[in-house]
Parts: sequence; structure tokens; C-alpha cells
Amino acid sequence: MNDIQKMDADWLVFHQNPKMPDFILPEGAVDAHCHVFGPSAEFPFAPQRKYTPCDAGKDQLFALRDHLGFTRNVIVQATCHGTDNRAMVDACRASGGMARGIASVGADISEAEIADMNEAGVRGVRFNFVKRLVDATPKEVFLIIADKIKDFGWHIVVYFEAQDLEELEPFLKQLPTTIVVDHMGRPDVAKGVDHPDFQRFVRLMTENESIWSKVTCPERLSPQGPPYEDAIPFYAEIARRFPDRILWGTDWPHPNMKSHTPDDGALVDYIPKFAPDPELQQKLLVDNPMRLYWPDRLIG
Ligand code: 0GY
Repeated sequence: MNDIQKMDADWLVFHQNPKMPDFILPEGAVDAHCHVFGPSAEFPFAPQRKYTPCDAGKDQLFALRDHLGFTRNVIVQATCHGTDNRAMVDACRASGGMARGIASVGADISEAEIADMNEAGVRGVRFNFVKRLVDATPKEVFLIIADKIKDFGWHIVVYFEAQDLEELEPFLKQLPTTIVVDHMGRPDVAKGVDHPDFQRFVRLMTENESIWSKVTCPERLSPQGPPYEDAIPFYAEIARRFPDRILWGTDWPHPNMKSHTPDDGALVDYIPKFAPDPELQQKLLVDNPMRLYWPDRLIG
């Protein structure tokens, strides 16, 4: 065991008593974007991290899953763990097949290491371009990684902010796998859906069928704050246009929130506000994530 690493003084700990959602999730729903942090005594945070969070381990994640009514999780490696994927892999292994993982790896990753993570349930890697979270990785490095993971059938999750998409577009088009964009590429909600930055993202998805989007994180994108009404048009636009290429997740335990601690039950209640149609909800919460992460469990 290691020492517990002390969280940042301004860290907002996740909601301790989220409400029971009013929206009843469809059977077999997947929380397709969440993280585990440590616990740091067992899985220390990485030396190169940009923040030190509270502990938020797999048992707490699985308890939240059950409380909200989800069946499965996709656990995305958080930057505070760098390329040390042990906490995420441990959670996947402990889930009894009910969690998949997205890893962060370096270009020196070996085929045996990929195979081992694949066996644990990892199905992709994350490339992060958000400057406050990571030091920049050369695109050549990402291309080497992409080449190594593609034959495992893995995909690539990318995290960037709207103003960086123009520069990133040629690179994204070079990637050889399905691409999943975190949080719709973080549009500036104050600018409205017609702003060229968001329309660039819409166009990117229109023109590239291999690009998916997570319709996640109104708590991050909404300048108004709860109940995040100002962000609804963005989610509705992506969900309406690309019903077969969207995913939803809680983003628990909500790293780097500064304005407020979101209630995960209220986040679930947000889903029907932008996806009111039960058929769309079924795609968003079950069919799409199952196709990407558990294709072997699909019937027919
Ligand atoms: C998110 C968003 C954030 C952080 C991370 O890996 C991370 O550290 O993803 C953020 O700070 O915007 O998706 O959890």
C-alpha cells in the first residue's frame, strides 16, 4: 500500500447522495463515459498529472451504476493516472464482464500488453488534446499507437475543445478506426448552435461515418448551470442528426468541476430533454454502446 494522495484544495468531491432518477432507463443501459480515481493507496496517481482528485474507486462506481439503473459501464482512463491503466483495468476485471475500458498508452506499448488489456475488457485508447489536462503528444506518436491497436478492433476516443477542431481535422481523418469524440468536442454553448465552430463539428460527423459523439457533460458545457437548459439544443441537434452514432455517460466522478457538484440522478433526468423519443433513447443508451463495446452480446 502507498500513502493516500491528498486531493487538491479546491477539488469538488462527487455528489454523495444523488437522487433516484425520474427517468427510467431502458433495460441494459450503458453508462459509456465514467472514470475511476485510485484509490490512491492502491493505485497511485501519475507523477505527471495536472490535478489530484479525491479517491473514487470501482466499488463506488458500481454502486452508482446500480442506484441509477444502469447495467454496464465504459470506464475511460483519466489523465490523473497518466498511462498507468491499472485502476481502470482492475475495475474492468472486477466487473464480471459488465465494464469495458478505454486506455491511455504510449507508443512503446507492446502487442502482448494490448492483448492483456483486451482480455480484461479494454476496447480503445484515448487521445487527449485538452491543454489544461495533458502535455502535448506529437501526432506521429498517436499515429503509431493507432496503427498498433487497430487490428484488435479497438477504437479511438478523442478529447478536444471546439476551437481546436479546425487544426485537428486532417489528423482525425487519418485515423484508421472508429473515432468517438468526448462531449461533442466541447462547444461554447454561449455562442449558440449556429456558431461556425459547432457547425464544423456537425459537418465533420456528417461527412465521416466513422466518427461518433458522446452527448455528455451538460454540467461542463452549460454556462447557466443546473438544469442546463441552455445546452439542450446542442444535444438535440447531434442526437437528431446522428442517432446511430451517439453515446451517453455520467462522467462520474466529474473531474475538475469548479462551479458545482452535479447530481448524477439529475443528469439521467436530462436525457429525455434532448432525446424524448423512446426509440432514440434505446439507441443512445443500449443499442449503440452494445454495438461498439459488447458486439458479441447482440442478438440476431
Ligand atoms: C472528463 C473531462 C475532464 C477530465 C478528464 O481524463 C481526465 O482528466 O477526462 C475535464 O477535466 O474536462 O471527460 O472527465
